[in-house]
Amino acid sequence: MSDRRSLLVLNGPNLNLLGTRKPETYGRTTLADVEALAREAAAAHEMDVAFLQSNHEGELLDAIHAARGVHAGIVINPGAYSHTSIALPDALEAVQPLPVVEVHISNVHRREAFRHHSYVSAQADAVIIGAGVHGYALAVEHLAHLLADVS
Ligand code: DHK
Repeated sequence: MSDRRSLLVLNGPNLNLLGTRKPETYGRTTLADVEALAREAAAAHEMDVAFLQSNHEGELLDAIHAARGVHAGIVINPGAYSHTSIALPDALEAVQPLPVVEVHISNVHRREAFRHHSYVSAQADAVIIGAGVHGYALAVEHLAHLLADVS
């Protein structure tokens, strides 16, 4: 078994459609491209990535619960569940002290008012908004920074 650290990168509903969904908002990069860039960013810090997208809140919850003792940190783009779910931040709180970085590809603050609040953010160590898919690399980079002093 590898002793490299692993990061869990989670994507919520509709993010499987990246590349074709509202490209003027989310860009033309696919989720497969996002996975590749997250893996590349993690590899630069000798870390591995477990990558999951789900359109089902419960599946995301199960993945968060299973992360404890397996992954060193979590990157999560909860998609629209950011604005609706109490269960996701509860799950992230339950697996503390796992560090969490929340990502939004688009600048949600330039969009509809209902996107301005994320329930997940209260349980995130950092939130990266509006950096496009590069936000995932920034999130991995920040987790590597947070984990650097923790053995
Ligand atoms: C992705 C979604 O699917 C939206 O529901 C959020 C987020 C914004 C993003 O920018 O990555 O409102």
